[in-house]
Amino acid sequence: MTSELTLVSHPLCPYVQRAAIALAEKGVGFERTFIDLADKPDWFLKISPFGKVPLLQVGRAGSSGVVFESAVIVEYLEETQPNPLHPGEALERARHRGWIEFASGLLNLIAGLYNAKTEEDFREKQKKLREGFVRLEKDLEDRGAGPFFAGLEFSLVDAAFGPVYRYFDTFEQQAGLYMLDGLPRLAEWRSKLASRPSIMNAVSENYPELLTGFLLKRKSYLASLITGFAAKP
Ligand SMILES: N[C@@H](CCC(=O)N[C@@H](CS)C(=O)NCC(=O)O)C(=O)O
Repeated sequence: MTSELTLVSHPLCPYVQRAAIALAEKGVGFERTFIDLADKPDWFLKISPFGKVPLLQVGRAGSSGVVFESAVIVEYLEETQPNPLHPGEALERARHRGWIEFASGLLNLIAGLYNAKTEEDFREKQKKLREGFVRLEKDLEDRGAGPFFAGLEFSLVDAAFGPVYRYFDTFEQQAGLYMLDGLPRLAEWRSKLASRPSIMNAVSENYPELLTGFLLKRKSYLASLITGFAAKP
């Protein structure tokens, strides 16, 4: 390790992206090692308690080791690195953590959506996702929030939602699946995040193609929408 911090990554993992975004926003130098989750290397299995990415390898004099779980990685970065991304006030910080947890729930529903084999299951996941986004829109509206979740300052909530919204770019472009329409606050926030360098650079340029290939391999209901959409003139 030449850098003090190495983020063990997979090119499509939304949880990895959270950590990469937080590191970039803090202006902290780090290295990235990509692994194949379908063929996990031995060195990774030795250091990862659950065989999951992200992992943050810390090689600091007097304090070295491995941090796992994205939420814990970003909290560790908050404690050890400059440029805080959490609010200073405890109650506000707790509220932010609540919405980050909510973003994780949305990621689970997204995985349920792209793995659903039947249309019925797919529609159920789609309904739950939509309900989640409608709830989020209400929160943004009630607080008059913008352009970021907490106003002018970028926070860890933004880092958690950037990877959530990124899925919908591909769902819209490749499957004609528009699930976030009619939510104006959310649309503004989503577009602000899409142009944020830390969020753009958290994935490679060929991410949309990689994600599309990944989705097609699931042979799920969503995959059928992608092939159907591609076949349309
Ligand atoms: N709760 C974990 C979730 C991490 C996770 O699910 N990572 C996936 C990739 S996105 C993984 O490594 N899966 C490999 C496996 O389960 O074998 C976090 O926030 O870090």
